[in-house]
Amino acid sequence: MDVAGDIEIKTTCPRDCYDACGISVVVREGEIHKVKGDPDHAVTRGSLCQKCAIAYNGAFLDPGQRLAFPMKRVGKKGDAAFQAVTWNYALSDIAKRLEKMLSNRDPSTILHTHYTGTVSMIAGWFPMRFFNRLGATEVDPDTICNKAGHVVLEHMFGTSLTGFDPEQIAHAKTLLIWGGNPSSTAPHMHSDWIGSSQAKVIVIDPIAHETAQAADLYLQLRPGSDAALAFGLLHVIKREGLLDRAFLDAHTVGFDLVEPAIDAATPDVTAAKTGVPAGLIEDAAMQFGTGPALLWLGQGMQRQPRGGNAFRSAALLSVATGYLGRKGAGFCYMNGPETRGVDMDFITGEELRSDGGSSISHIDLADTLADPARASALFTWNNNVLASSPNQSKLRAALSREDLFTVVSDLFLTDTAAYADYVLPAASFFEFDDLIFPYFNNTMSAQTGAIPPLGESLPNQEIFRRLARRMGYEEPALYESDRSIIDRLMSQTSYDGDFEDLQAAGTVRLFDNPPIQFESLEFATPSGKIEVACESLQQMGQPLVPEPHADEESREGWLRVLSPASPWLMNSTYCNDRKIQSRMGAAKCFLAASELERRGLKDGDRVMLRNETGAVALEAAVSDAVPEGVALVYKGRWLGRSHRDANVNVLNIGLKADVAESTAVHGVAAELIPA
Ligand SMILES: Nc1nc2c(c(=O)[nH]1)N[C@H]1C(S)=C(S)[C@@H](COP(=O)(O)OP(=O)(O)OC[C@H]3O[C@@H](n4cnc5c(=O)[nH]c(N)nc54)[C@H](O)[C@@H]3O)O[C@H]1N2
Ligand SMILES: Nc1nc2c(c(=O)[nH]1)N[C@H]1C(S)=C(S)[C@@H](COP(=O)(O)OP(=O)(O)OC[C@H]3O[C@@H](n4cnc5c(=O)[nH]c(N)nc54)[C@H](O)[C@@H]3O)O[C@H]1N2
Ligand code: SF4
Ligand SMILES: [Mo]
Repeated sequence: MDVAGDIEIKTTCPRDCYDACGISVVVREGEIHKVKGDPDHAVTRGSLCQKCAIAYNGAFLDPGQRLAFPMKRVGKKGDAAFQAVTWNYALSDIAKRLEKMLSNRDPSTILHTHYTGTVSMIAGWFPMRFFNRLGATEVDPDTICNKAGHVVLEHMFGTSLTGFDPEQIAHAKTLLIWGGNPSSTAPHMHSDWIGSSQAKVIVIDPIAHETAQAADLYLQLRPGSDAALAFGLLHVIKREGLLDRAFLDAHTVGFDLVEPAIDAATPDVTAAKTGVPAGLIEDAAMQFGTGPALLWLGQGMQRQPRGGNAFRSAALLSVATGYLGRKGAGFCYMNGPETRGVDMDFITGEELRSDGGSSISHIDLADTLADPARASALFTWNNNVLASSPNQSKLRAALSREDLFTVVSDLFLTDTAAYADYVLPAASFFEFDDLIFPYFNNTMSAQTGAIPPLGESLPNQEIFRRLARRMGYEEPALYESDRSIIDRLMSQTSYDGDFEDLQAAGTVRLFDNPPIQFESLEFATPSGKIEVACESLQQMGQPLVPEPHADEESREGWLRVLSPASPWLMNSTYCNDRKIQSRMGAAKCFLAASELERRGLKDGDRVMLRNETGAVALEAAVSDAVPEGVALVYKGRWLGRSHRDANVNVLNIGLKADVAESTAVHGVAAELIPA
């Protein structure tokens, strides 16, 4: 119950989530008493998701869980034996070690990884200025998530970061959600935005998740058969005379080159390749092809061996019917801050990169770190690589290298932090101001600090300002204040007010009318048109035009392991919250009943998924949502400290997608055996 003297502060959830919920923090006598949804928020209307409602009142406020002091390693790597030290001691020693390294090693042997810890603008991006100045190698964050999709859309349409505005749903006849799971990853979009729309909903996904179950049409395809399905849908659209020839002639290059494959992709041929009944292919194509339609391109869909080709093929649907550039039509992968005018190079300090800088793929992280010639130091911030990245056993071994100088900044003592020489405590989003540009809705939000940082923890930006000072760097951009950055970012948008106005509102819309994707029908590609036939992708080793590919079935008796987002975790964040742990129960492998029966197993049995790189012990759980041939194991479990402990990424051999060195984690296969 609220009492007199309570102060309510509006802020915004900075997790890597489509929703960017408005939050109301109740502060009582200088401490956070309760964290709840902000009822004034136009999109999320007063509720938080189940995971944040628990963890923001649990682990995030628990001084027993949070890191409060810088710590120096005193035991073996991985043992998590640390001793508290002062900031002065930690930063001086880190700077000394870096300077020594720089005297005889190339700065590119210093690696840094960062990603989804917080997606607020300053804490998410400002530390890049330090690493750019240092000349460190960036472990390209998107390669662990969504890079294949980004690169393909950029080449085809000129951008991957300006999608449909969600408010366009008012004008759409159809919403097609392809390889995304809003019921877990965008819970308010699932319940409110999709739930209240008039548009007919089609879902294409191997897993019958809650959004799929609530859809008007659900196409349960075999994993990795998306391109084939797209061609099948295009076949029906073409056969029924629904191609917009005038649009295709005026605004695309090379559509004629995909037509022979479209003609060949009859519903029967497509049904055989994808496992989707021919009648459903017909129905979905007619629904999508006969009016303005929105296409939600999920990030899960492109995490497959030919994820780039799958994305190119699916995106053709938005092109074929000619509605692109009109109300209620278009696709969305995500809406970057760029959509609202923000210059990302400013926040990351691109001008501080001496020679363009080097980067590697997350998929190569373990191999690179294992090699003393390529890796002398590792900084990890906003990232829990041991839980999230592939080649888990190799990565654990590489992190154990005594001569790999490792610094981890986090809120919690993660599995990765246990390997650090120094652990630097980060302040949580409750503890400082920042700006947030949600990546689905075209809004802008304030993150407002409600209490001072816990113990001696500091916001990421302040940690790296202080380290820059120790290094003796002189560039003013390394020291720019939070307020100056906020003001400059806000000035790039159309918003008239100042940060105080934004704080009072929480979240503001930036467009009077929701923008129409590609309204001008100008495309920032070499041809100025949509590049169905794409020479720049061809130069990267891709086919000139997308192909109706479907993956081969897994090896006899093996299962395709899908490891998408859990409804209880945010990547690996919250896995240390005790209430969430009890809600999740044991780590599970969800399977069709027939897959268990075939192996003489039953629900609740201890089982093992095993392949050429490792094995993970799980509890078998029967699920109607999972098709035959698939094992569903949610990502993000913390591993534990023993060398035998693992999560699902122990099975990830480091498969790359066809484009951009990006992850193909949903292409992993394994055999199921009793534990
Ligand atoms: N098998 C499998 N693996 C996957 C995926 C998959 O689908 N399947 N998905 C991949 C995807 S999409 C992604 S994006 C990655 C995500 O992987 P990560 O980016 O590693 O995500 P988290 O595991 O949540 O780690 C973020 C860490 O940042 C910390 N943190 C939070 N706020 C702050 C802060 O303000 N400062 C600092 N310094 N730290 C903070 C959190 O406590 C947490 O430990 O995982 C990938 N891994
Ligand atoms: N609760 C929660 N929310 C999150 C996250 C989280 O960890 N937990 N992570 C955040 C992050 S970093 C990201 S990138 C987004 C991801 O957001 P989404 O893309 O929605 O999430 P995923 O759950 O990774 O994958 C979506 C779907 O891809 C499907 N999929 C797998 N293989 C294939 C295939 O071959 N074809 C097709 N069509 N579909 C396939 C999976 O079955 C899954 O349902 O979510 C964000 N939101
Ligand atoms: S993780 Fe997403 S759904 Fe949950 S509170 Fe944050 S923004 Fe909202
Ligand atoms: Mo992601």
